[in-house]
Amino acid sequence: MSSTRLLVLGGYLGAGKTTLAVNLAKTLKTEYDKSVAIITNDQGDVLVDTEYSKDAGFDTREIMGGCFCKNFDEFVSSARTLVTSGKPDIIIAEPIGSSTNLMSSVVSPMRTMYPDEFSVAPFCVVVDCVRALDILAKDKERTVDTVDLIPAHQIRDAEIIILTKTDLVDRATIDLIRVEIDGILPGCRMVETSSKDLRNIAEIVDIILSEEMSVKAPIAEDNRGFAMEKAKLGWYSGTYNITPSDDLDMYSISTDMMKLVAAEYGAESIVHVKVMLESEDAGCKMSLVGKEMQVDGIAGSRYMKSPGRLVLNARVISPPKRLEDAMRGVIEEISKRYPITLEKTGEKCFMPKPESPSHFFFE
Ligand SMILES: Nc1nc2c(ncn2[C@@H]2O[C@H](COP(=O)(O)OP(=O)(O)OP(=O)(O)O)[C@@H](O)[C@H]2O)c(=O)[nH]1
Ligand SMILES: [Mg+2]
Repeated sequence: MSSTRLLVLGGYLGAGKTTLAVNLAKTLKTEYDKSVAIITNDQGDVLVDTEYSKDAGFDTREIMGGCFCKNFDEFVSSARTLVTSGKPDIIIAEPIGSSTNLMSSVVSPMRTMYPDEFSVAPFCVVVDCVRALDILAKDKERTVDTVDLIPAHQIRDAEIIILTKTDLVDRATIDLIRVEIDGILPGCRMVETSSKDLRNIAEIVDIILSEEMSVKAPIAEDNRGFAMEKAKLGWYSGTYNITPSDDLDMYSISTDMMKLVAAEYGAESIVHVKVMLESEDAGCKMSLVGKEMQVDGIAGSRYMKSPGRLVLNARVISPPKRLEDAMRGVIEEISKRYPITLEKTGEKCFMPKPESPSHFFFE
């Protein structure tokens, strides 16, 4: 039996992991005739990312309730289920954006314990060029809300850095980011890409299709050092049945939801807010990262005419209670503004738990 290629695609919240995973999967399928399955991961339950990847047509499994690293056995069994059910050539796994020490808790255990089943590619970490300098600059002003130890650590943990959103910044900014990253991980290999023009996607595909293996020795930094930063994050996941009484403009309602979030929190606190609307004949996904608001796809019509579902995932630097109140306020406000009835089907709001990995490899 040949082994399945596994790519772990790490990186901070909102950096562009899901977008890149789906774009890689599409390219591998259409241009290289390779089948790809995707594993998503989150603390909450019902993920916008999972829906997005399934809607793009890829076999997708999600691991909920915590990072791969603390659910390592579940991660292995999900990967095996994907292998048995769809026989993919490649699995792309996206861990939670706040995860730390993935090299020692996932990548290294995978390559060491299951070398015959999985061929583990070098660990790739995605860095958002729009936010990189704000996050990584050493001389910036630090406040109680600053979260920068985790993103810097994620770079140290990587084997290859993928710079995303290069379409949104100029050449000089990319060059400065490269210098910052090189300061954190000297000599590090970097690939620049963008979801808008898919630049250099072939270079990433080549890495996936090559036989290059993950080899880096895990660095295993003390997770307690990151617990404080994780505790600054509020996590909200809500799902609602949505029934329009008239044609509902999905673009307009999602934009309004994001604007309401932006009215409540400053750009530096908005780590990543995602909303997805879906019915039988229409779908729309929108994301807000800092002050960048983007529609990530409208499927079918822009108007929702039949009952469907609304999923709201927000990761914000905020106490969970305040976040819950804010998100409930957003829901209440759009219920008033639009011809819809919303019925809550699930809601969770919390602060992510510190991770205690089930495996921790270091040398
Ligand atoms: N302009 C531009 N936008 C991008 C690019 N990559 C991602 N985005 C946008 O950035 C937002 C966040 O992207 P995601 O792929 O959801 O980020 P993520 O890393 O999976 O986020 P989490 O799952 O929350 O950790 C979306 O609106 C994407 O469309 C890019 O290269 N260029
Ligand atoms: Mg994602």
